[in-house]
Amino acid sequence: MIKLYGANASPFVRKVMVVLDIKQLSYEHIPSMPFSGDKELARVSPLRKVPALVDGDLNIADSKVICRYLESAYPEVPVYPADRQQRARADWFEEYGGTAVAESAAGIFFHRFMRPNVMKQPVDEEAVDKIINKNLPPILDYLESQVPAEGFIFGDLTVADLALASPFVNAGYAQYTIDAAKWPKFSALVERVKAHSAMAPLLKAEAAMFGGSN
Ligand SMILES: N[C@@H](CCC(=O)N[C@@H](CS)C(=O)NCC(=O)O)C(=O)O
Repeated sequence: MIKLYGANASPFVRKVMVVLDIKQLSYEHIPSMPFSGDKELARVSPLRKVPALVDGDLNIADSKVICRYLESAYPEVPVYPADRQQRARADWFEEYGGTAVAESAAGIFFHRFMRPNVMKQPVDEEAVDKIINKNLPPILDYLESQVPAEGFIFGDLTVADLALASPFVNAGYAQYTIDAAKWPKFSALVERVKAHSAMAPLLKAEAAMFGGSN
């Protein structure tokens, strides 16, 4: 059986969990906390980041690598668009979601939740303010120009929607909400991703950990 290593609330782990669910693949979730010196995690993930995945003899890490592997090994229910150009655009959104978007949106969660609770460091509200007021607005302006008013980016839910929306789930746990008056299309897309049948049960389980704040 597939083994997925990772902490529940990681935006990258959540993305892989949704993909596994959409593809109807059963798996064993092995809770692994980054930043904790977890030796088992270091064994399956040399960068000590989550997620990592084991499927038979295969051991890989990184959500992008994992999602690509799952798509090629289990193609029956696709999670990337088939058209070559759309696929390239989805790859770009996945890359952007895992870099600029995650650094800013999930960064709010890192500063407000992980630092005080896991790393026992004080919250750096100056850093949070910079993310919210300087870094995020141009990112949201760009995303607003890219996403549809209805449905998902490529019709059905793909990894592109997940990669862009998942970091904002974490931002929500850290009291950040996208201003729907300024960014109506993107904020609505995030809500649709959160309501998707493969995502909603995960968020319900997470809500128990975060006091139902999302
Ligand atoms: N590019 C990686 C990023 C994974 C990542 O940064 N995960 C975070 C948790 S959300 C982590 O494990 N951080 C631990 C660290 O940086 O040491 C992916 O897509 O899986």
